[in-house]
Amino acid sequence: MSKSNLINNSTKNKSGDHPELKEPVSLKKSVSPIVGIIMGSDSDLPIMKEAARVLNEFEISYEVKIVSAHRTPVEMVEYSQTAQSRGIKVIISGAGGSAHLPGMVASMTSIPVIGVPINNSTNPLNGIDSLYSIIQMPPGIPVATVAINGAKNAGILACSILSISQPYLQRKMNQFKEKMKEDLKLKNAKLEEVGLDKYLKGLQKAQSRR
Ligand code: AIR
Repeated sequence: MSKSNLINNSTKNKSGDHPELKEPVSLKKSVSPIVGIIMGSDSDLPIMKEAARVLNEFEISYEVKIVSAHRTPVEMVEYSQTAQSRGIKVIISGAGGSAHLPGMVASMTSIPVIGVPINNSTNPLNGIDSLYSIIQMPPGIPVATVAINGAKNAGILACSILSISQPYLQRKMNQFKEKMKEDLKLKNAKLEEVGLDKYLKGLQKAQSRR
């Protein structure tokens, strides 16, 4: 994947980075998306937005679309067949219930597809049906399946795939992992300092604020 393909209108700075990648890309202004976030219904958005959140954090341009394998199959075909020529490098696809979208999209493009099985209030089987539908692909048509409602990990995986050819993103990915380690160290230090009971109270307070 060449850098010029990845980022349109690129002007590199001295370190070889693409400065425009550093600008957070809002959904409306994203004229050259490189990640497609698609989902079967707007009812999947509350979960799928976590993928968008990660891409915002990594300053990667993306588009969000509702495309249903069952309700709008023609649009699904068109989306899959035009994604590559429009510059999309990774597709994150979420679906609930009988979740055919990620697999069908993967069957029509060679762009990597990350599948997110959705469990929302409309799914009486707690997302297990979606998980099985997405993960159990026939040999030859892989879908990189994350956990049920694992949209955040789907976003991180998309960044990781894109970072292969982007030193700037690779650095960001390393920083992201370092920060997780540091956060955990801080938690251990606090746990030792305040003790289990006080730590748990703080945890419950923080959780109730979410
Ligand atoms: N869905 C939509 N078209 C095909 C499928 N499998 C899924 C959506 C959503 C669920 O059906 O991804 O998770 C329920 O959709 P809705 O629109 O009724 O809320």
